[in-house]
Amino acid sequence: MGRPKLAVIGAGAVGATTAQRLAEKELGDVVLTDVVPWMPQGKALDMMQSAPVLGYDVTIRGANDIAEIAGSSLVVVTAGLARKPGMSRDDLLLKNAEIVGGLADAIRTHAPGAIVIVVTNPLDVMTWLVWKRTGFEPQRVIGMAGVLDSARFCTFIAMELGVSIKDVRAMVLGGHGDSMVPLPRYSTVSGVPITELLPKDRIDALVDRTRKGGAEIVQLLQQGSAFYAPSASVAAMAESIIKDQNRVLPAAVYLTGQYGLNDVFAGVPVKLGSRGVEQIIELELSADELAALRCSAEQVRELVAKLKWM
Ligand code: TXD
Repeated sequence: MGRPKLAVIGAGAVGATTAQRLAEKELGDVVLTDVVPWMPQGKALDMMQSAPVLGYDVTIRGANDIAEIAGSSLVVVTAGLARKPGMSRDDLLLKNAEIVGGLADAIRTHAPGAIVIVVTNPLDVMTWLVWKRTGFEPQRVIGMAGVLDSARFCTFIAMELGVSIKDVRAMVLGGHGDSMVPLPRYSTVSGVPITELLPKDRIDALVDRTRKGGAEIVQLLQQGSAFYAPSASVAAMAESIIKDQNRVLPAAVYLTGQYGLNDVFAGVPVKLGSRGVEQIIELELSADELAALRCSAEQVRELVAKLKWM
């Protein structure tokens, strides 16, 4: 049987860091691919040379040929372009759809049994595209955004209250973008909802900072976007799947009527195990929260409509 094979497609900031985290957790042997000649090979060799120091006992291999993902049980898709000056969101959507659509075809061919975690933006739309083009059952195609958005909300809550991050849990639903839906009622410090601990105006400020969490990092970095927390989030999802942990984590999944949403990918809490999405959890939402979630999903649906020709 051997160890599971894990593929990370795209060896940029998020992809390379993800490969490193998967190896450090010893979740399986990692293959890291990218179209840039020799770059994934170089990064993989560098990571292999950290194994003697850190003590992980798995292999990391770099490749330019996508066929090298053959037989992977988990595939993480991080390949794509970031928005360049003069490029509209729609331009980016079409460009990344071209890249990710081609990769989905390759995944179907070379790793037909894989569970796929999609990371490339616009996240919810790219997750839909991978599902559509692979033809995989929806349980096996999962978008990463909710774990990251919730981690950002947790961080801001812990900073605001001066409490240990270990005691903070937060829940953020909806699409990955301005329309995401942080849920203060379901965000807690040792089980106590933050609505009991903070005044409304402070919660609103934390929610707003969470919504703009990605942009805040982009602004500070001046070049590129966040990758430490995104890769940590992917690694947590991957671990739950590979070790069949059944952790309950928010992720973008295909909905079939849950929350009144049908035939669309949206961020909701799910149980992640060895078959991928083991269960979709339907939280009791207030009318406002439900309206926000539906509005967020409708925005995803509109973008998907632009790709329907593909
Ligand atoms: O929460 C989330 N889902 C996100 C999403 C959090 C962080 C980053 N998010 C998105 O992930 C971001 O907007 C991008 O769409 C992806 C990857 O972000 P990253 O910061 O890693 O981008 P890089 O550093 O530009 O890396 C992208 C790599 C780069 O090395 C390209 O050469 C490669 O993708 N690329 C490809 N690799 C393989 N195959 C093909 N076809 C390909 N095309 C480009």
